[in-house]
Amino acid sequence: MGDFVDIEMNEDGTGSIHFIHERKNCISRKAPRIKGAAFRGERLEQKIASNVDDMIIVTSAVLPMFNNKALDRLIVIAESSHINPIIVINKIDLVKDELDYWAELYTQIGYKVFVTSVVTGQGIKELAEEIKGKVNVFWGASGVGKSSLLNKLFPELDLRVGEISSSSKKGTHTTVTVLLKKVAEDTYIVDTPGIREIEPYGIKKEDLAHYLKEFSLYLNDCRFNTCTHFHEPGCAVIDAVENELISLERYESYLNMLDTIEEDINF
Ligand SMILES: Nc1nc2c(ncn2[C@@H]2O[C@H](COP(=O)(O)OP(=O)(O)OP(=O)(O)O)[C@@H](O)[C@H]2O)c(=O)[nH]1
Ligand SMILES: [Mg+2]
Ligand SMILES: [Zn+2]
Repeated sequence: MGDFVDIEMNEDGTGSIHFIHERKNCISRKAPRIKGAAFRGERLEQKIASNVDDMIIVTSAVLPMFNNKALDRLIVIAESSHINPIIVINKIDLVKDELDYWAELYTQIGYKVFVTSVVTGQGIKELAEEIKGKVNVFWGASGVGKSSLLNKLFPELDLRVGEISSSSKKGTHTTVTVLLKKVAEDTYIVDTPGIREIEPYGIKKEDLAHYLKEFSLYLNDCRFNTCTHFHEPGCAVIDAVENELISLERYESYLNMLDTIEEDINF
């Protein structure tokens, strides 16, 4: 999805791809576990989209509940794929306190944060302005409102939107295939199915901290250059957390991801 290709046209009007241009970047993750697969341990790379400028990471204030750890995982995938992460906190009409704490935290780190509502139209104009002239992939959990936001931004898309399950408070996986559309001159959007399981692909333990923007200021000051910022003495990241220069929530997200990265990723 999203590859630039050269097409040769046949006389009957059909065409065939004869060249795929080099990819600028590519978002991938580990393929979901398949029940009963012969090689249970083996997790392949799944390519989601390539040649992308922005990853519009859509979260919702509630229904489903805002999940900062899932957001951080998506940010790490974007950063490690050299794609600009942009954060959207949607469904703000359903809460009172506007999730200021989180919006401020991520803004301070240096990310653009858009607080939106498809119902009241809050933040929609600003988001529309931001994505102009770029290739933008909308990504996030099921039910956060990716397709609804896209319909609000570009009504002609007329994408199907789903319900939120009243028992689980989760989305019901309404969008089932990745869809790339040109919405204006030089502006493209990609709607994607909600993700259930998010595991970054091909990130090494020693590289993980580089993808948490505010950590990178301290990485050169750790006593050991192999520091994983977990328990090592003389760790500048841990010092920064203790001095409240790095938020505890982001550090906990980091430890959580570190824990799930397998030791032996071979390339
Ligand atoms: N109150 C409120 N509801 C919203 C908002 N945005 C979306 N919704 C509702 O949330 C539900 C899910 O929206 P979708 O757009 O289908 O969510 P999605 O992220 O595309 O979900 P998947 O396609 O399953 O990944 C729908 O019932 C929408 O009407 C919002 O800003 N406010
Ligand atoms: Mg959808
Ligand atoms: Zn360290």
